[in-house]
Amino acid sequence: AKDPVRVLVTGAAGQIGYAIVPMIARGAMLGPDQPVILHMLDIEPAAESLNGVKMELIDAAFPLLRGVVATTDVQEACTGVNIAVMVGGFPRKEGMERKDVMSKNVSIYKAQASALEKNAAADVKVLVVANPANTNALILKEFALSIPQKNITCLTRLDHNRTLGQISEKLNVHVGDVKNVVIWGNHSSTQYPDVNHATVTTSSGEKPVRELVANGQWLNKEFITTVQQRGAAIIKARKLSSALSAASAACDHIRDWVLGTPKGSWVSMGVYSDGSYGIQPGLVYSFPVTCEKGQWSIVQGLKIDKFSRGKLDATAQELIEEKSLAYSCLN
Ligand code: NAX
Repeated sequence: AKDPVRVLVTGAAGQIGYAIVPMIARGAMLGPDQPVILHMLDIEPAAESLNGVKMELIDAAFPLLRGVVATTDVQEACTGVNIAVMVGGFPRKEGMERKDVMSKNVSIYKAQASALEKNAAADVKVLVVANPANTNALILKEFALSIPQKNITCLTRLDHNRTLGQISEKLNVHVGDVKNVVIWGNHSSTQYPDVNHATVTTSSGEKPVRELVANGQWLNKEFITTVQQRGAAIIKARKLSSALSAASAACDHIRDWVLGTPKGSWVSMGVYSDGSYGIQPGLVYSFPVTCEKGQWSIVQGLKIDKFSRGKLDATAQELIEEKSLAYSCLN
């Protein structure tokens, strides 16, 4: 039998936390034969609610769940964790300046970086979900220098999955038959959902999405804004932001990272740039990646046309600005 894996979820008393902990405990993240111990962190005002989530996890009697740590102590929460899903953060409230929100999150991610560095397993894999996700991940990396930079990532899989969903709806094909879309850049409205390399498996083989969607104009305009604005559309409809889809995407991200991507297909992950596709090193940027044996690598050699080039650079520019804003909040 396998030893249990310790999975940290920060912000575990929140919306995404409530959706993701049962998924993890059912094996959706690490597989149906992998026992887990959940570490749940939240802040003092949410302590009672966090304890309620722990009670429900016990009541659900998940066979794979070998223990639950529910705490407001960040050091305790990080102790021995193999996977860290960072969902906790400071949300933007009405009337707040961007700089004020950034400043709050920079201090949270700086402190949590140190706690992870000190207490987590040496090979901990980190996924930052909380916004601004790319920049929070960058701060975490900067303040956890002993954690390999390849182990620190951010979530753009939700945007990737939304893209698959839009193509599947448009073409009336199974979502599982659509693959190799790419989310480039920031998890924000400047992200670029790219379908130039995407295909659909049909009864007569794999067909490019560009061939199947007769209306190229739709792909270059409405489709892109629909994906970019999907988060806002969910808030408008639900009066709450995406939670089940975000939780599911976070499970997909970790599962593919740990267990590997299927042959011939890639996924999108926010990772530390190595200069691929002309994106300057020093940014956490979403790229197409394949994963094998617990390591991701950026898919190389995709052709970037002029339209795409502009979009890749615009979202990089936004990340450069976020980075300098974040650095101006330090000390
Ligand atoms: P909630 O406000 O429901 O939950 C956040 C939880 O974090 C709260 O329980 C809060 O008490 C806790 N928290 C705050 N500061 C903390 C700290 N220092 N340590 C530990 N816990 C702390 O938000 P929810 O809807 O769950 O969203 C969580 C985050 O995910 C937000 O930042 C949100 O913007 C971000 N999202 C990111 C997505 C992505 O694709 N990358 C998509 C979904 C989501 O919008």
